[in-house]
Amino acid sequence: MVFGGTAHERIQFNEQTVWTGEPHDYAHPEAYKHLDEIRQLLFAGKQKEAEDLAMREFMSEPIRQMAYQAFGDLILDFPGIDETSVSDYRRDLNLNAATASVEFSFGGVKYRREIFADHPANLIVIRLTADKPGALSFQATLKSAHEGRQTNLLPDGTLSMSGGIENGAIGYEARLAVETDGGRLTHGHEIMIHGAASTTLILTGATNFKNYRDVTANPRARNDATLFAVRNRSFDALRAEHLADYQPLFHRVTLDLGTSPAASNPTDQRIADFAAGNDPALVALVFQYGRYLLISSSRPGGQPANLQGLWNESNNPPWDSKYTDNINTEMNYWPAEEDNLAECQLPLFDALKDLAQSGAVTAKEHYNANGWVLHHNFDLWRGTAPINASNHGIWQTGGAWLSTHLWEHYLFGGNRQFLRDTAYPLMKGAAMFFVDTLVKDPQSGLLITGPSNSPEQGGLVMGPAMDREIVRTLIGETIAASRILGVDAGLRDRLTSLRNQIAPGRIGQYGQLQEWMEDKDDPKNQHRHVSHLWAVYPGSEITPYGTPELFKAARQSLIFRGDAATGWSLAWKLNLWARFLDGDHAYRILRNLITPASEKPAHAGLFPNLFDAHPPFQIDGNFGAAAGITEMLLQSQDPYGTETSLTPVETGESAFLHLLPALPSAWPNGAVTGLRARGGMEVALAWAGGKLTRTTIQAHESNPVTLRYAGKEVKFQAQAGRTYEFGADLR
Ligand code: FUC
Repeated sequence: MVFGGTAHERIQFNEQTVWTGEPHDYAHPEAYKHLDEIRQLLFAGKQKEAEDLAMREFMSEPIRQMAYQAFGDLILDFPGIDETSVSDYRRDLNLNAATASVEFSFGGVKYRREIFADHPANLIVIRLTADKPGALSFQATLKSAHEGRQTNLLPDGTLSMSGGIENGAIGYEARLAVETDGGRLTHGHEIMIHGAASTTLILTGATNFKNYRDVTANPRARNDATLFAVRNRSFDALRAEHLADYQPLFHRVTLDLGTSPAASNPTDQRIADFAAGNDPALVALVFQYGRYLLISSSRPGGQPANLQGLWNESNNPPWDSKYTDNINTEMNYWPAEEDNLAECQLPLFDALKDLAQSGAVTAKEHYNANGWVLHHNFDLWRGTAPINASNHGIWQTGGAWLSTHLWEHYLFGGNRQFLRDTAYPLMKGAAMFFVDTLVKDPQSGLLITGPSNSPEQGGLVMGPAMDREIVRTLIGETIAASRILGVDAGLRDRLTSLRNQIAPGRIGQYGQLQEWMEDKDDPKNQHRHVSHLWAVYPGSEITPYGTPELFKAARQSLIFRGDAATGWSLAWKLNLWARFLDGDHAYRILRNLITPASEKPAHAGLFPNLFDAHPPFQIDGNFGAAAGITEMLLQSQDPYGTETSLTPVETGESAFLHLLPALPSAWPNGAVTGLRARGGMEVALAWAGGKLTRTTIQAHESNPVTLRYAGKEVKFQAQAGRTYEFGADLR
């Protein structure tokens, strides 16, 4: 994070594995001995007693998980610059080049800094220039975010800052190398540059983390190798490498919603003016910013993006900046497939492989069950047991929900090897847990989950709607995967019969979709979580034409919840209104989202750098917004789908493209390219005067395709490798 000071610059840096704690299994041994009693208390209406018993006997050990930590700061001090006399100041983040820059004039000299993170080289690169020879003088220091560190100048001239996390086993080293065109002087704890024309700083960092069970790597050796690999490489070469890595990902999708004079204003002003003025380009910017953040925080081989992506500057961050998976972690990955950044999901899938191991221990100890389970949070050490408090920590479907991402990755990309080797074993393990743990609801005789909760309200219950929707979806997808792979035929029958007995969605007294088994929703409840609407988005078993009654009820529930919310909750509502095919309502939510963060006590809105608020900020809202903008323009779930069985669209054997399903009147003209759709299609759209004018479909798979636009449907058979063009009215 580049703070952009003139006489004093702070560049705060992180590494994904700087966390408190150490390898640890969090399961509560033999908690399962109390499982039946907790369930019976809940069935008997004794919620408080059930929660108390669960709090004593059923919770994670320890009860909290560990926290993501800041790493340190690179501090640059410019003693010759008087910040009160600086002019022509400009700071920007260029999304096209993933490069931040700061420039200003002082004393007749123009100063400029360019900063980017070179992913292939594992470096942060900072280039400082002055437009008069010899005008650049400054001091560079590394400041740790932790106690007990050492800063030393190494014999090779690099600055090393090493230490360990106070509460845990992570050891780290950050390293700064300097190349300067002009005078240089070094001390033991900082590097001084005198009278240079330009300087390049190279910053890298590493920890001893190898995997969630092993912290025996040597950070110093890792940094030596990183720096050795770039020795003698120029700034221009590093910059070229960075662009060659970033731009092919970023350029896959373009979005043009029109422009206006407002687009040349500073970003903070554009946010403030958004509700009043006409600035459709700001929506496109928010969309691309989400993609930029995902590319920048979740690459193959690394950790998944956490609550703050990796942009956390605190050692005591809100909710520990860990992985909250009762909405937040999933939302981080909502844009990945449709916005053409599928490989950015791979770190999540690597984490799922770990979680299936630690979650198998939790499944055994807490439920005496096979398969694996993840409750509502995980951390670097892959904790899967219920944390914090029994009234919301016991929620069984984190692993099940995340496993649906594996299936979606297959649906979009059609990679059978991935389905066989990675997705199916994890999905099957997540499903097997429910084979052993679903219980009969005494009232209806139908199958439900429990103990669990509807995140994060209503306390500990049996069979919340969200759980039933997720489990039904997961089991359906597991059945489909086993059929496509031609394996586990016997299990498939068993899963099918189980799936058919899961309690279906229920419509309550206010015409709402019930959040719980009982008809106890409060129409005045405006809670940020809209968990029971999972089946509309991100799930798809409630659809306009397949389940019209449930669709109407779900819409009624969303109306009751209202249009105001916290950052990520607004993003969820945005996606939901797009799925309800109401572009103007979706746009209203977007207007609530694109508003200055400081004016929102509800912790919504955007900061001047576009980070989505949720004090201080939570990255899920940024990702959810990008996904929601996409859902307004293109949807590819089957709008005829139902709860009962999966259609060919839902098993990837056919594609259904709903074009401009929720186009708001605010965007009469526009164009988008590079969006991905389930069934292996890549889609470009153009529209004018609110009407679709051109559709281009690049088929990556041979599938029957249905195009739907403005109530009309056109069908054709796509051949992999071919491109199909349609004009106005899909002609
Ligand atoms: C869930 C949400 C909170 C917050 C936290 C990280 O618990 O209910 O609002 O986003 O995750």
